[in-house]
Amino acid sequence: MFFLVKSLPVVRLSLQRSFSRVPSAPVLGARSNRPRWTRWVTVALTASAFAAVTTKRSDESSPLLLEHEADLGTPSSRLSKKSFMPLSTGIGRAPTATEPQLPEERAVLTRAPAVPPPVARRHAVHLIAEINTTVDMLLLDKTNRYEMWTFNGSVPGPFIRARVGDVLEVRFANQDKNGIGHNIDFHCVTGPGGGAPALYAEEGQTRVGTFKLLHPGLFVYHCSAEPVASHIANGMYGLVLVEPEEGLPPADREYYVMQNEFYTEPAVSGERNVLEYSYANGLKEDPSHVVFNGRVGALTERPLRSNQGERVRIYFGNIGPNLVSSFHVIGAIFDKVYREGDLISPPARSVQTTIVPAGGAAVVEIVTSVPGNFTLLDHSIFRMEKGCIGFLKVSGANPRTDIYAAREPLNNCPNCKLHS
Ligand SMILES: [Cu+2]
Repeated sequence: MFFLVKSLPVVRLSLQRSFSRVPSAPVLGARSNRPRWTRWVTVALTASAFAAVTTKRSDESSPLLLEHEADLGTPSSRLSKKSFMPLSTGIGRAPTATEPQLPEERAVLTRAPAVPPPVARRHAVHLIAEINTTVDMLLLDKTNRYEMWTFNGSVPGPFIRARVGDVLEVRFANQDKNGIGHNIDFHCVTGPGGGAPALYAEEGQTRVGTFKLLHPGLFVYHCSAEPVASHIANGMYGLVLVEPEEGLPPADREYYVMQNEFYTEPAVSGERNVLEYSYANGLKEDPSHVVFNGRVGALTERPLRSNQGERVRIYFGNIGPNLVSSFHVIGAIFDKVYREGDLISPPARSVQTTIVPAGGAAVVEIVTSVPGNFTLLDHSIFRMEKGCIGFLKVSGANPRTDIYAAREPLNNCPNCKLHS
């Protein structure tokens, strides 16, 4: 029996995965968090079942047990020929998206509200994006700082722009000095975890995953390491635009705006003007801050800008982690809304407010016919009091009184937060 156990590749595989602390390459199925003793039982069951089957079916050569069957602890009585399938991939090797003939290109990564330039090419490339994670004490509002978990040093993380058919290579370096493991779940990726198990990195590690982009659209990405709610709530997210083959219609200006909530409480240390993460408030879905682009004031202190008559396109993401956004721009009607980031279907037209779910996105377009100040907000309006407001300032000399006119001079209400 000892000889049998030692000689069977399936048992070696099970033993290796049961006792290896570092997650193995994603072959098939998910790893479980069961206690070790159950894994021993699984190993024993697997070995005995395998011995029984190989004794009966000695004509089959070196079958391998699918990992998901092993992890489920399938009773030997239920094992059948279907439970054993020869695998052509090597043990321990990660699957890779290999299209070596594709030309390599470095992704242009931008910080919000900037967007990389449109994809001009009409062929696929092997697109390389370098992303790291760090911990930085950043301003959350005018007076308070907060330790944010970032991708490439900012909240939200970088905007990545690709084209459908590209192979996206992500080089993910964990530089979190707190020693916390991180990964990235890309909603644009087809496959387990959206790439998370391919990219899970402990402090100091760099992991690389390659993913073929099968679907056009605007997608969020976020860390999904446990506890995932905390990793998102602390700032680990961003957007990926996967353009359709034919590209997008031209726009005069493009912006990257992302909504999220923070759940905070005063620092336990008592340190002034420092806020800390509150898991309890997250559970209660009771945010202290709801913001655009990572902090209160990001889009009021430095508004988005355009000139009169321009088509402004906003790539809008909402990561939550809890709230659904009712995205609206005061004084403007969305000429186009690519709802839920769908770039295949014709866009909706003439929309006042669009719903963007947590973990979702939308592309909206405004034609700035009249100059002035326009206000971005989540029309769940109390959230404005928690910071969810931004401005788009439209410059222009033509007041267009045929569209907008008043008999008296314009006069905002006292202490107006909405229109200043
Ligand atoms: Cu993380």
